[in-house]
Amino acid sequence: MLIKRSPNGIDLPFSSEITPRDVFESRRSFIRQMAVGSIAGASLLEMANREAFAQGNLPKLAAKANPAFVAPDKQTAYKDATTYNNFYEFGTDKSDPAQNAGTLRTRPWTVSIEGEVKKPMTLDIDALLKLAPLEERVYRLRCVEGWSMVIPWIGYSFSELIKKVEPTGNAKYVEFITLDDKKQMPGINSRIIQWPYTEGLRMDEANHPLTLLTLGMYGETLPNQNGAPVRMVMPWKYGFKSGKSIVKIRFVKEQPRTSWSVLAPSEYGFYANVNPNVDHPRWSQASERRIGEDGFLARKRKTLMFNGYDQVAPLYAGMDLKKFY
Ligand SMILES: Nc1nc2c(c(=O)[nH]1)N[C@H]1C(S)=C(S)[C@@H](COP(=O)(O)O)O[C@H]1N2
Ligand SMILES: [Mo]
Repeated sequence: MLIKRSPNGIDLPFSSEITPRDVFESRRSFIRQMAVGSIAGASLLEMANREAFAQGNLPKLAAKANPAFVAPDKQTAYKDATTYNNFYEFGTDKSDPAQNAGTLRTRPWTVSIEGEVKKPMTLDIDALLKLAPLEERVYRLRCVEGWSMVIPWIGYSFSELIKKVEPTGNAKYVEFITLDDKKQMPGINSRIIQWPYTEGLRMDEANHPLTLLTLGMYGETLPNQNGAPVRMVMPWKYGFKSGKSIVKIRFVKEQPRTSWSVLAPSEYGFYANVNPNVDHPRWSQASERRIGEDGFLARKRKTLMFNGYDQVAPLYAGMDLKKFY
């Protein structure tokens, strides 16, 4: 991967210009496979369909689709969504998380919820799975690097958890903290960003019905590389806001110091709303390429304000989104 040097001397692997060599190569081997397969008798179309609708071999999670939150876009193939990842705790190449995240132990797993709440609690993963009815929601995910996917997540609105812990009047923000364990996460040995990976939301963002406490995808529990056993997903924000493998949720008074905004404040803001009108200092955010679409290296689609989730606009009424990027 091409790594650019930032002004503060820290290597920033984020770039829209990188060639996703690993994905390209996996495609090439797939095409090779298809050629071999077609000789063996299966039609190309049959094989392509098998590839597109394949799932993993993880425990199934029953969830009812919530039609209010189902993007009409074509879903990204499971294979792409699980082999082209950002999860720096397991390495900075897109293929690293799929290769290295096998060392993550996702059971037993507890999430402690603390800070400005009347009822602090520690919930294990089974308690989280039962906290509210599981829904399937198909969300677009737009990475700040300039690519996007469409993923059928499973979870429930984070507001369900907020209700249970009863925040005090002092709770203005929520902080999401990822596991920080060198033994399970080899990438933590490199000083890329501030560990533990920390993200945060303003309280009204956290309470927005779109904000999804996520426990599964594609009908199954989350693969490790996608943030098992529990992660956040806010589809109107750049992907880096959605912390993976969360062990702690803190309700706090002050705006949290989030990992990316601490590393490169001029490049990654606290809000990080998808916004085609505010470019990253090193590249445009006006368009994106949808992983799995033809013209793989081309940026083909126009990026939509709030990633097309206009219902969040009232949260930012009166805010200058060029300043609060
Ligand atoms: N803990 C942690 N969470 C993380 C990241 C990370 O490196 N570490 N990467 C983020 C980025 S940049 C993106 S685009 C999404 C990618 O999610 P996906 O791999 O499930 O598509 O996860 C986000 N959550
Ligand atoms: Mo990202």
